[in-house]
Amino acid sequence: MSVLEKIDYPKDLKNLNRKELKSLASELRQFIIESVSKTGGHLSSNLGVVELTLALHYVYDAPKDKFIWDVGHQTYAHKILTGRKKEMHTLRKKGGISGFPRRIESIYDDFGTGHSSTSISAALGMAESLKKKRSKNKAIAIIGDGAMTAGMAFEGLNHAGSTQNNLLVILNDNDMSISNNVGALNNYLAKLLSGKLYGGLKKSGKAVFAKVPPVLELARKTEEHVKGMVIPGTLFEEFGFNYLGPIDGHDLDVLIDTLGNIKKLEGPQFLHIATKKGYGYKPAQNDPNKFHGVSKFDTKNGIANNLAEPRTYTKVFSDWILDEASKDHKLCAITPAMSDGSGLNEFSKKYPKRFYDVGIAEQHALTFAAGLSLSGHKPVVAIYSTFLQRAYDQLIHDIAIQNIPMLFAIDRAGIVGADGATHSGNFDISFIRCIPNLILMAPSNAADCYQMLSFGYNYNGICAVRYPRGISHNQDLNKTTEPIKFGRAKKIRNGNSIAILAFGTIVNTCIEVAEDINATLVDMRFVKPIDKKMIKEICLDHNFIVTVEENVVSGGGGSAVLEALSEMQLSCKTLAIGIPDKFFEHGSQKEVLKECGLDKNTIKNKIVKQHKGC
Ligand SMILES: Cc1ncc(C[n+]2csc(CCOP(=O)(O)OP(=O)(O)O)c2C)c(N)n1
Repeated sequence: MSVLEKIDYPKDLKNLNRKELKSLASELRQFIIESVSKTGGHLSSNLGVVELTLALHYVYDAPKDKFIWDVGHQTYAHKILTGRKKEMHTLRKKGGISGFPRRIESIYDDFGTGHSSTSISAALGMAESLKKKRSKNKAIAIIGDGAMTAGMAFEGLNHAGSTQNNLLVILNDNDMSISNNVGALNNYLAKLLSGKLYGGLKKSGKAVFAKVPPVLELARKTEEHVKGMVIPGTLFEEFGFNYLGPIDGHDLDVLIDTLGNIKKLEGPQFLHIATKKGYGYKPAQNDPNKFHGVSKFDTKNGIANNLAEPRTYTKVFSDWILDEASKDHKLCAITPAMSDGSGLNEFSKKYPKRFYDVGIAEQHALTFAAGLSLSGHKPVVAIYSTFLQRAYDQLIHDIAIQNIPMLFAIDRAGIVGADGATHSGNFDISFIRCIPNLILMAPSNAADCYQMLSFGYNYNGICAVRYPRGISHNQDLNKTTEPIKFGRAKKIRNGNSIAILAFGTIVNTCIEVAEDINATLVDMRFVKPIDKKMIKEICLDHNFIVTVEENVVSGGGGSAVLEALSEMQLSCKTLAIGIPDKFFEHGSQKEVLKECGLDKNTIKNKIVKQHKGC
């Protein structure tokens, strides 16, 4: 019987000896590789924290001690050790377990994550509460060097360092975000881990951090003395933390001994560990970026390079920006740590001086773009819908109020599938269209997407194009479509008394619906400004207007149509179809769309049912 077979919960770990724990680490790693090869998921980050997860659950007492995993994409070992081993084959599937920590999924998931850099704040809140209850338990934030680049992480550190809370921040430093990590903090961390310094500490680490006397003052003095000779006081000490490390995050003995000692210390502690993304699985270790998030793969051969992939909307953007950049040297591209996912890899290689990966810093990305724009550059901010949420004030205060021209290429708008509720782009139409000075377009196919990006780029104002995850419709970029005209919709077919006004790629589902029920169909193209002329014309010729969109119904494109009708004092029976007012969990994009009622049959049935009453 393997060690892993005997382990279901953290309590099962407590009596294992070191040899058994080490075997367990290898078994866990193998289990994760095999499991993810069948389900897909985040592989590299999970392989990097196997030893850390084991050591944490061995030393601490979850769920009394609180573990907050930043981003939460690295929690597979944690899930396996906390009662979900048998559910791993359902990971990220509809009805299965989530790829992120979720409070309703397990009492061991103390805080739901998905967006990065929240862990220190949440853990500090819990540490504060533990202190008020006079509890000896600890709150632990486990945060990567990528997530550490965000402002919110520093807001948390800034607050925590001035308290005497029993908070432990573990910096899991693998020198990678999804792609290479960037920025001055990254350079600083690299220095801490570099060459001789880390080499020396790696040896002395066992002595310094594992065997340090567990009395706070003595520990501090010993630390300071030893560190004073090697490291000139770290940034984290200046923030009020007791900084320990760096230590080797794959050395289970050192991890267990160090954590065992830290557990006895009071006040804010900071442990810096060095790990390798993809550790223990060669293909992932050699190319951690490729294995960051994977579909099913063959464990022997890794992931095949599929060059003949159909064109995604991301690729449409990627092609467009390369074309436009070759014509206009003022164009520059900004990404908050999503170069690969946003389709900017080729651009970054071809135009390195016009490419800015600013780290996980959405707020900064937008205001930085504003500065560039005011100085004569033409910024294109490539950002996922879900991450734009984090920069909402910058969108209003720094960009819209001052009407600073730039283009937003908003990827992953609408349902994203397996990443679930934390990553869904369900709200951008609603939260963008209420901001003055903003233009918002939603293409229904590849050629329109390309043209809208050109239109938005060349428009002297703030434009956003929102497009979904996945394969584009009518792949051909040159396929002639009606050119994009400011604020104008495009009629696709004429029908009888029902008119469907659709926004974005859901137009393609509506084509089938409209044909089945002989309805008029309009591709609205612009959410803002909305085509009032078309709405008036439709209202006069039809007795039932249906709006359809892949965005929440509240405040979405349907609301824009209703507002236009009311402004023009027109009335007509209407039905707004979109994402209902709740959060939808993971599943395939198709499954989640169906659950939202955005599949062909549900849309058709709703329309037919409501039309009967007309
Ligand atoms: C606010 C926000 N922006 C972007 C992302 C996308 N994202 C997910 S993981 C990741 C990199 C995280 O790097 P790090 O914290 O070092 O963890 P690692 O994957 O290296 O273990 C990014 C940018 C996110 N989850 N949240």
